[in-house]
Amino acid sequence: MKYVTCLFLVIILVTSCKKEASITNYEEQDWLAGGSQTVFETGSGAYSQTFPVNLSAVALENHEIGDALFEATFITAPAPKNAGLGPLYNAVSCASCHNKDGRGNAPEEGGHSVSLFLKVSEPGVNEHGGPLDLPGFGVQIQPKATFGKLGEAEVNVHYTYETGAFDDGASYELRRPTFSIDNPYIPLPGNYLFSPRFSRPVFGMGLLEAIADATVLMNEDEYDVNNDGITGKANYVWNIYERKMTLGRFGWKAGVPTVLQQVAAAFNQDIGLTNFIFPYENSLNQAQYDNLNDEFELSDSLVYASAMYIRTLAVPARRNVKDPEVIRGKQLFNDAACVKCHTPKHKTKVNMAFPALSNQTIYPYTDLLLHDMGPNLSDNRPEYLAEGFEWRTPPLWGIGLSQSVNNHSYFLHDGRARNISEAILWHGGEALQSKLLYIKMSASDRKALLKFLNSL
Ligand code: HEC
Ligand code: HEC
Ligand SMILES: [Ca+2]
Ligand SMILES: [Ca+2]
Ligand SMILES: [Ca+2]
Repeated sequence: MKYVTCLFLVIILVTSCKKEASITNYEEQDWLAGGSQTVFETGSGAYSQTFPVNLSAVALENHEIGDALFEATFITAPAPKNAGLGPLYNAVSCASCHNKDGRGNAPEEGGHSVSLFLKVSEPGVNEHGGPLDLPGFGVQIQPKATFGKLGEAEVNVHYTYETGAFDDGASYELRRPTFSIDNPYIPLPGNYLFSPRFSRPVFGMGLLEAIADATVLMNEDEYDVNNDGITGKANYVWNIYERKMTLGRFGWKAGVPTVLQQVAAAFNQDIGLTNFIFPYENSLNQAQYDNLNDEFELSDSLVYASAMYIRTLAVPARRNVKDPEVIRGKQLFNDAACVKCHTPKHKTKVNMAFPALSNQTIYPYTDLLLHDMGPNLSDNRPEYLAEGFEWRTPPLWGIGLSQSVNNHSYFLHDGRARNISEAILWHGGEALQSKLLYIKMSASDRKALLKFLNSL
């Protein structure tokens, strides 16, 4: 471990000395995607590595506690350990949806998958401008329930298939999902909105959280003042811990402000554990509520440990960066304006209290902002300032390791894309121009672009 760290520092020193003078754009060191928190594992553990440098003993210990908790299977109370599951839940562990800290499985035709859930709401907004709970169903459909209670409903998907063609004549096929909420335990209210959400990798979140608000807002261009067809809009969401509206960064619509809130919400909504951020069972006001005014099912220290775990999962390094085809693909990624939303490079703010996250140059390929992605991707369900057709640019770092970690390459907010190419072909709205440029590319250019994306 010590040796690896030293070797790593030497590599950094050597590359930075050599390149300092010639850095003109983001290209020079972008293989170190997570700055000094980059790791070189390329197998199934690529998303599961701990920060390699600068973690204090306390942080490391919390990381390990959080790691165990991420894998733990929760069970019905009372139990000596890992109790508090449900009464309503989606899954029994974090890892059931974030397989090896990555994605879960997308649902197949006619079926469902634990790692995709529906957020639900009633039209209108709550006192913070966020979605309104759907009476009888809350904020999310939990299909599962503990013994003696009814799950809320089943969520199933059907796909229709459509074909299209690249300009060179090669054809492609896309699958368009339609979700249905089947067998609800009570009739669904007449007017409801829902948004399908597929799980995502959870590494690198601490670094994304460490980008200063001002840095994110620099890329904002809500009214497209520079007239390039790309806006970029920040979401502002209710920060429960700070009790004020703050910048949203996490989730498919940037509806969550911090790692801490994301983790606490996952415990509460996805697994059914009360905690200091979400003190009530997700079944409050419903028939499934257990009417127990018990203590928090997850202690404060375990919530913090989980957040520390997520914050300190390292980022995998890029591969094949010197391959000429990859270098050509990177140019095509620029030329097709992908970089306007998938912003390659960011710098995290200086943070004396947490040196492991401080002042890092990272390559997440996201601006963390919302963009109009057109009607085909719209869920027609607003989340704070995000309209139905607006989505947060997802980070692309590590995307080429999807196959090694999760044995699939299903992407987008509902997992409809079966590979990277299909993900691009679904781009619309502000990203329509990028998609059209992709369709215009020759087969060899498309191959180079995909090879670049697979090197991330
Ligand atoms: C039932 C499946 C499921 C379970 C269980 C689950 N997650 Fe998630 N997770 C998701 C989905 C779906 C999203 C995207 C949510 C959204 O768009 O709001 C997500 C998002 C996240 C994110 C933000 C990712 C990003 O790119 O912004 C983090 C971090 C995370 N989950 C951590 C956890 C932790 C920690 C646990 C366990 C306490 C957990 N999750 C349990 C499905 C799940
Ligand atoms: C206008 C902003 C914008 C532009 C331009 C853009 N993207 Fe995206 N990209 C997004 C958003 C937003 C999503 C998420 C959409 C969704 O899930 O519904 C996304 C999703 C993706 C995904 C899937 C990621 C995942 O984890 O599921 C890939 C791959 C991708 N984009 C590649 C590209 C490439 C390649 C280009 C250029 C040809 C491009 N994008 C141009 C905003 C953009
Ligand atoms: Ca519970
Ligand atoms: Ca619910
Ligand atoms: Ca613009």
